[in-house]
Amino acid sequence: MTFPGRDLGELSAAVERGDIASATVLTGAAINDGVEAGAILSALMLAMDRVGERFQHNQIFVPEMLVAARAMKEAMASVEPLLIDAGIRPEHTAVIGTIKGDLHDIGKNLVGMMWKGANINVVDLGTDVSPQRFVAAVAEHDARIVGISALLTTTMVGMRAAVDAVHGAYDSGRVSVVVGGAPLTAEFAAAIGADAFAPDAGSAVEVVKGLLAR
Ligand code: B1M
Repeated sequence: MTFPGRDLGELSAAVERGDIASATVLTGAAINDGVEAGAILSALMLAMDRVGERFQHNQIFVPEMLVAARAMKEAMASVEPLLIDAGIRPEHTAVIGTIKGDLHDIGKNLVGMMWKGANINVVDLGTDVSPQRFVAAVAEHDARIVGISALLTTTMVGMRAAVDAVHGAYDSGRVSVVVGGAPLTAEFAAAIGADAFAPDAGSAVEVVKGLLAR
């Protein structure tokens, strides 16, 4: 990806390898060179696309993904004000949380970070989230995606109530529910009426892009 005076490939590569210092310096340099904020954002998103793909193919693991997401976050901090000035905002919002009774949040946080990397506005509801809280958050943030995570076999059964509550409150053509977490399967997700299942944070990006394109 080359722009006058600057090769944004270097920036993508720095984010991809989780090199926070280089990612920050290269972002600052691109801004100083007058590269458009949208082009910088594209370079950052490209890096996270690659990270997601490599994670899905077991070429990298959770620690590498976490540092890449951190580099993306640091670089985004300088780009965000420019994006706002240029009127470039994420088009869609997702709310995400871990289901009621469940306090595990590492996987959920990773999914949220990857969604942010795909330029989705992510509202994190935290852990131990009730079905009613998911429903209320959709209205509060005008969300199109509800992401629900569960790590316990005892709490995953409670996901059905959350899916039912969201589908009962909103047209499923407008609001889609994505579920994930180590004990889940695609069959379980389909049985509880979820719109989609993602086995990992990389595929969660692809899944959401597909739902938003509907
Ligand atoms: Co807990 N724990 N834990 N635990 N814990 C497990 C899950 C367990 C498998 C350990 C074991 O026994 N071998 C077991 C569950 C057994 C079962 O249900 N069959 C277990 C248990 C029993 C418990 C307690 C009940 C223990 C106790 O107190 N007796 C207790 C429950 C507390 C509660 O939630 N109410 C408990 C507590 C804890 C800690 C607080 C100590 C800590 C959580 C810290 C935290 O999250 N902030 C903890 C941890 C760390 C684990 C293990 C070791 C690691 C989980 C993790 O973070 N994995 C776990 C054992 C293990 O997995 N090896 C275990 C890394 C993470 C990146 O993976 O979350 O799977 P994961 O996320 C993946 C995918 O699943 C997917 O993408 C992520 C990235 O690829 N994904 C989604 C996740 N959410 C998604 C959402 C999506 C899409 C994809 O769309 C919305």
